[in-house]
Amino acid sequence: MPLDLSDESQYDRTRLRQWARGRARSAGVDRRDLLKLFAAGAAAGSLGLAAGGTAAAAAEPPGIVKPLPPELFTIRGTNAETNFAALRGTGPLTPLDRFFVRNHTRTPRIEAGDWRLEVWGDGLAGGPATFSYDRLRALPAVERTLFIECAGNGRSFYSTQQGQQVTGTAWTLGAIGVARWRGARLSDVLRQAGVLRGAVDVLPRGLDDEVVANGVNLGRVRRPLPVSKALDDVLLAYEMNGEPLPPDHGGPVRLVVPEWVGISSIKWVGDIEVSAEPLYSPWNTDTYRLFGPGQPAEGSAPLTRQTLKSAFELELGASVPVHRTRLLTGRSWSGAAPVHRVEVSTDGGARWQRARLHDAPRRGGWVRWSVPWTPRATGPTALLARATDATGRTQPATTAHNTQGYLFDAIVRHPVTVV
Ligand SMILES: Nc1nc2c(c(=O)[nH]1)N[C@H]1C(S)=C(S)[C@@H](COP(=O)(O)O)O[C@H]1N2
Ligand SMILES: [Mo]
Repeated sequence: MPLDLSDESQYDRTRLRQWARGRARSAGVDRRDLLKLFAAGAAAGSLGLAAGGTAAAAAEPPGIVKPLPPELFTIRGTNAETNFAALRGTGPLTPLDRFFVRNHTRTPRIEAGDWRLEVWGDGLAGGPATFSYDRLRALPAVERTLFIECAGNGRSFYSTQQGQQVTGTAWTLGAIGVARWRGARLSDVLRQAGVLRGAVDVLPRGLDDEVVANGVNLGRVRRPLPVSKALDDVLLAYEMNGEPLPPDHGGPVRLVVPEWVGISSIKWVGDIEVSAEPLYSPWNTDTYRLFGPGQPAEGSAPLTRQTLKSAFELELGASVPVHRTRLLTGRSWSGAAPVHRVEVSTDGGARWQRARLHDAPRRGGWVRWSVPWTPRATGPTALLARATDATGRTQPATTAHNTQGYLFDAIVRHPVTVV
């Protein structure tokens, strides 16, 4: 039976076997360095990498170009988390001034006129192909509304809600944004470049600085994608919500990989290797897999699809007045299928009521919802929201622990105080 590398579990089992035998190239980083890094990270209790490079001191500017007013963002190292409360009253798209930023180093400034994409590798029929900004824009344009969400979104709840230790940026739920992306199909670019039937992986790489973690230079941010996904629905986006792609979000051109973990959507893409053999990078070996109890020593399959989550458009720990009716609002999303049901509990999970959905359920997007609430007693309580997607999956009460705190999907207990 021919291997179908679009099947996510089969893709991974193959990769893991090849990795274990040392057969797959490690795409630029010496494999011994990776093992060293992994050992150092395990010993220190932190990989550093997921935390956004060498931990930036709180006072250091995060290297992000756009303004980061505290009412819109919480700064976490080199990253900026969207405050969910700041989405209240906004439409289905995250406004650009409040879309989260996740940078391994810092935002580079690249003019569209200077930008080039080089497509190269032994998975092409001929030599390298170069795409200027104009050549890319001359290809048929497609538009899609899609979320980009960090694999570590919700990570802090492993500790605050489940009492477990995890490494990496302590996001609450704001490492997600939904935008209308316009761009060329990656499949059109790969076909023009002469992709061969025997190609298995593509490796897009960013033009931002090299990442140094625990003294090891990991090189520039890059993560292999199976060619089947690359040829399916991936965009090379140059517009976001009708604007030229802003610098912080990968301008002039980034990948947008629908429904997959945010690290797949490489920003400031400068070259794409097309390979006839499997590729590895630190971003699909030591990070962006599940490590921990119940997982193989080398970790789970590299993460692909995002999971299921819900968030209230309200500060964590908000004070709300008693006996006053208010509309609780929020959003739910899933990487697997459209979310078509959301239930809310205002009494810590004893009783649940159906929320009203304000958007038609869509793949790769989110639904806004609301529920009226009149608090009857003062004191601390918890608001809970749980989504169900079209695969029939409902958010669980707890998420199985993994050491790097990825893919948190449990129902979040949102603390509020009735006053
Ligand atoms: N070149 C490059 N691409 C990157 C990153 C990066 O640091 N450098 N971060 C990745 C991660 S981990 C995420 S979650 C998304 C975040 O996209 P955003 O900053 O536009 O929200 O970009 C991905 N693409
Ligand atoms: Mo991420």
